[in-house]
Amino acid sequence: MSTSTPQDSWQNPWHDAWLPDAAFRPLGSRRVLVALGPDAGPVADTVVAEVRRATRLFGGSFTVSTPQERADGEHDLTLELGDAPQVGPDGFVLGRRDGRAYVRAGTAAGLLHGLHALVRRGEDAWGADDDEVVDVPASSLRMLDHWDNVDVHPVMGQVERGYAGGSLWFEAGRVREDLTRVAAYARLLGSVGINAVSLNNVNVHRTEARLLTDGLPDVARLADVFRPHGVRTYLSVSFAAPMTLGGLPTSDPLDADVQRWWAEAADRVWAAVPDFGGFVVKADSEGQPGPFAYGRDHADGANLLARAVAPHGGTVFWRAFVYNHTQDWRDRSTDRARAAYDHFQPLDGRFDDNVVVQVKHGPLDFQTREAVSPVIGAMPRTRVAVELQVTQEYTGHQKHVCYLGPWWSEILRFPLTQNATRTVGQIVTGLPGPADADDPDGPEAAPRRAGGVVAVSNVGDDAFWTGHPLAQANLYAFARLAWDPESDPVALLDEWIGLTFPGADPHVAATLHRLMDGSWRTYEAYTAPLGVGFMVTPGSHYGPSVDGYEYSPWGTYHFADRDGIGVDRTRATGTGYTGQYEAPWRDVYEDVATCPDELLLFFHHVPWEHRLQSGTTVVQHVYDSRADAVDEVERMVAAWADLAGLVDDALHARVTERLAEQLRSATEWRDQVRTYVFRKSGVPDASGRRIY
Ligand code: GCV
Repeated sequence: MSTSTPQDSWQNPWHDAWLPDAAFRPLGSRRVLVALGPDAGPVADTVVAEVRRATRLFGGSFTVSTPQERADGEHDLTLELGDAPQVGPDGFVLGRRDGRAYVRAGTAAGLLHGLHALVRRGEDAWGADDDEVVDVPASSLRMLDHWDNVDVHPVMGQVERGYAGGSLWFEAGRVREDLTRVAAYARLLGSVGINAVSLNNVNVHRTEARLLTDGLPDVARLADVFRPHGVRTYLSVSFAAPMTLGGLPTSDPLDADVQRWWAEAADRVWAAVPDFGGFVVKADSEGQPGPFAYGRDHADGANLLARAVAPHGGTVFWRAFVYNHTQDWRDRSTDRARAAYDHFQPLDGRFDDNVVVQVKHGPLDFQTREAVSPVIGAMPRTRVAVELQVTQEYTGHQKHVCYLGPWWSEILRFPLTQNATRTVGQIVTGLPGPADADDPDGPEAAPRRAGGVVAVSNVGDDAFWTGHPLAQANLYAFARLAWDPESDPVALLDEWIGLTFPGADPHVAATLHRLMDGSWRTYEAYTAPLGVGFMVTPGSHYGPSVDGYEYSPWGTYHFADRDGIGVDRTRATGTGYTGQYEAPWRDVYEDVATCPDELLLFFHHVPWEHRLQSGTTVVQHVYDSRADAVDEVERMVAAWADLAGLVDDALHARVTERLAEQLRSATEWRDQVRTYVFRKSGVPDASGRRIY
């Protein structure tokens, strides 16, 4: 039985995540040549620092030279910054020839990514000569949004929807003095290719707004910490800033003073942070100010900011999460799922080139299961980014094991545009797809539209970074999928396990895989059924409350009655939402016979005894799947208990505590949903299992 404390087994008071020293052993025991040009910059310094650290730890050696000197001496690995036009600004070439490994890149960021790719390969990188790998990220923008508040918000706390303690950089109204931990975070992000972070909550409160003015020196300090890892900083800004910060009487995007105010604000920001990325904006959404107040639309609003940042090469990420959150539940004609498309699709072609419309992956709000948002495929003349949610707002608050890689992979691989020819991943990254030949703007148009892959981060100042230690895998998988949306999420899980638990007993790796691989589907199976969503406790969004949002202004209903359940979003009899999709999805979803089971209640209101494609009835599916899922959580608890002594004690204890809560909560979900369905429908559970 291991008796180590975190402080004994980790180098720092926080967990090493996927960069424990042991993962660097294969590299650190070799002779490494780092061939850089003069003044290669801060990211190149990070490459050198990584090699220095690894070789010191494991007895290897390293030399730093210019490319001309590289032939001197015997080396096992050359990391070379040079001419590599085929890999673009972030990619690298990795190979092995004549018994030596090499990484080549055209930029320091590419070299850093190549170095970490080598680390991920472990000893395999040092085997027989191998075919050269050219690895270029699909997306040039791989971004994490942090919903961190500068001040502790009375309801949302320091991090909105944060389940891992406080903010890594804000504390009690200011940016922390000591940014050592931020540097460790930046190192983690750089190692998996994240290249952009937005520092503050999209709900911009008064103190956050000040980051644009007197907070700029602090923003610059943070940018200095992220820069050496190839990560640019962004800020969320309030559309009302010209009034709240500038004292102007209006924020009207067509007002000349407002335009001047934003231009000057941008000048100040770029003077403080010359490689600043740009702004993220939540406007006319859940109470945030926006252009509607002046009778303007979202293109007017976004272009206002875009023109202010354009001279600096900046980008505006304008969120499409716009809907009426003061709806009357009696109003059956308003469908929240329609809102983003109705607001944004008509604006296609009106956004400036440096605007990215950032679209949540589903039309509602990061539910455990939703249809893919049709907006992503409906704006061919606009740069579009997809927004995923790594923080587990609706997927168990980092108290439940819920590995989201498979969910994101399904989303990114979903073929969305006409005749299902272009996937979400291809649309947002600009990767070539089969639709290119038919593109109304010509086959070269796709890359111009690529906005990137964005997610809401799940980290905090918790010792394990993510509250639940196994939630680190979600951060890891997001980054790797942003790099390559075609990656296999199961392989990414194993990659994460191998790095985070290096040299562990094979039983440990097998158990972790077994616990996590199917965990999203298990979570789905004990929570809201068949895509209906939102049966969560209002406000917190944790735990069951089947009717919690049923009579609320938020527009999230399931319409269960004694006869059936689900939301009719068809063109024939419902809200018409299916009409927002291109073929074939507009017809696949319209027809109850072809609608996939897992989305049935998202698109249709059906009788309780409607038969699913799986052969069972809706009501019996609800009964069975909830009960089976809790049985699975019980098995997860037992499997984890078996690892005591085989993994770090502190980590084992934390996961044990979280699994106990997961079992309690899953049981509550099971019993409330099953009982609710029985009381509404009156249909008994054919399996005879207990209903309350
Ligand atoms: C930052 C949901 C969340 C909010 C979040 C919002 C958004 O409504 O519950 O906390 O606000 O999404 O994405 O803007």
